[in-house]
Amino acid sequence: MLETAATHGLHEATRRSLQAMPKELPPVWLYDARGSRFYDEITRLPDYYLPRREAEIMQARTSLIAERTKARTLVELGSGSAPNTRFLLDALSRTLERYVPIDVSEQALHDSAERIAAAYPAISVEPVVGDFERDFGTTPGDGPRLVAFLGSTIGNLYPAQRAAFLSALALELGDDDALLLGVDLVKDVGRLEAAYDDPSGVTEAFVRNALRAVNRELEATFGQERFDYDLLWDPADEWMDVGLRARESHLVSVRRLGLELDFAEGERLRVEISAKFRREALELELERAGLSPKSWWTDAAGDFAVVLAHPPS
Ligand code: SAH
Ligand code: AVI
Repeated sequence: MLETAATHGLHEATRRSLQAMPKELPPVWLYDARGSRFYDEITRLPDYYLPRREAEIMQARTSLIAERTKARTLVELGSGSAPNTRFLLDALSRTLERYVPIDVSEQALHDSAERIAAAYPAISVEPVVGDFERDFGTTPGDGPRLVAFLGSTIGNLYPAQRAAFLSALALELGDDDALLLGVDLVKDVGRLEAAYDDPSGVTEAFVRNALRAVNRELEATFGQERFDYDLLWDPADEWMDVGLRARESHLVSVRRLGLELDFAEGERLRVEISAKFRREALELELERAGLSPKSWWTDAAGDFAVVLAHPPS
C-alpha cells in the first residue's frame, strides 16, 4: 500500500496509541468499507436509538434551521451514509447550492454522494475524502455555510481533542456560518449498554473489524480468537469505553510499524470511546471554543440533542 501524508499521520497515531497505557487503536480503523457497512447495520438495530432520535429532532426543527441559517453551502463532517442529512437538504432547498460531505471512509462517502447527487440535482455535491480534524479548512463553498456534525460522532473524540477541534472550527467559521451538532445524552446505563452490545453481535463485528483492517494495512498479527469483546461504562468520564480484552497473554506484531506488543491475560485494547453529554457542560465547552450555542433541541424522550451554534456576533 502506498504511504501518503494522510496514512503516515494515521500510522504514527496508531504507533502512539498502541504504545499508550491502556493500549488503544485510533477509531478511524473502524471505518474501512466493511466497517462502514457494519455501522449502517448498527443504525438499524432496535436498541441503537441514536439515529432515530436525531431524525425526530431534525424533522421538527430543520425548517427553523433553514430560516435561521439561509445556508448556501452545507458541509457535513463524518457524513458516512448520511441518513439524517436529507432533512437538511429538503429544508434548505431555497438557498442551498452545495453539499460538501467529508469522510475518511472513501467508499461510503462516494456511495452516499452519488445517491444524494441523483436525488438533489439542483445542488452541486462535492465529496472530500479526508480527516475532519485536519482537512476542514480545505473544503470548498461560499457562505453562509452550515457545518453539520451529526450522529454524536463528536463523542468519539477525547475531551481535549474535542476542545481543540471545536476551537479550530470556530476560527474557520465566518460571521454568517453556523454549526449544527448532534449529541447523545447521558441516560440510564442499561440503555447505553444495550445500545453498544446487541445480541446479534453486529457491534462486536464492527469493533473486531478494526483488528482486521490493521492486520491488512499494517501487516499486524492480531488474532480475533485471542480477544473478547469488552464494553465498559466509565461513570467518571461519562463515556462508553468500547474495546477488546485479551483472553490469554500473547504477542502481537505490527510489522509495518516495527512494533512487538505484549498483551497480558485480561489486558484491554480500547477501540473507541463514545462520550455522552449534558446540556450545561456542552454549552460551556462550545462557549470556551468561541461558539455561541443559540438553540438546544431534544427528542420527546430527552435521549438526544441537536445544538445550533454560531460564532459570537
Ligand atoms: N454521520 C453519519 C455517520 C456516523 S459514523 C451518521 O450520523 O450516521 C461516523 C463517520 O465518521 C464514519 O463515516 C467515519 O468514516 C467518519 N469518521 C470518523 N472519524 C473521522 C475523521 N477523523 N475524519 C473524517 N471522517 C471520520
Ligand atoms: C459513530 N459513532 C457516533 C458511533 C457511537 O455511537 O459512538 C460509533 C459506534 N460504535 C459502536 N456503535 C456505534
